[in-house]
Amino acid sequence: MKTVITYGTFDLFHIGHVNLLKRARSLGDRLVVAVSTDEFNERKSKISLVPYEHRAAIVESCRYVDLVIPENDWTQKKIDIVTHNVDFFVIGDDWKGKFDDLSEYCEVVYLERTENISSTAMREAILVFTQLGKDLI
Ligand code: C2G
Repeated sequence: MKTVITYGTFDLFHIGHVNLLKRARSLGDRLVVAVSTDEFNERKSKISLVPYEHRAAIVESCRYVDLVIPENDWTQKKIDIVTHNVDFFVIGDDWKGKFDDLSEYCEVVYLERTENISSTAMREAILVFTQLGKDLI
């Protein structure tokens, strides 16, 4: 049984997230996803529109995901890898090199990001449409 783990905010769940989770899952038999809590997002200086409980439930509903755990801190990865007997740590290549230290515990794989989609761009689009809606009323 090969276990894969990945981490992320997964705000406004989109095809880039699906592609990442699908490819991550294909590396093993089980995929654990650590979803950043709202409190941890603040420390990541990341704003998410969707609250943690909903983000976690949406990720859990994805066919490629076997277990969702909270990501509360930068330092939990090594503990998670040991706790869940992880064989592969996977994350998008926007993080390339940042988690090489985990190769002491498991294989580290950086996957190419999906182009032309991001939660940030989606949040900005929502703001624009909201503003346009106000102007049209
Ligand atoms: N991703 C992707 N393609 C995109 C957008 C995101 O492959 N167009 C990937 C990211 O590289 C990441 C995952 O989807 O592997 C989740 O992305 P985010 O929700 O932006 O997560 P991030 O803020 O990068 O959190 O401790 C690690 C952090 O929690 C990672």
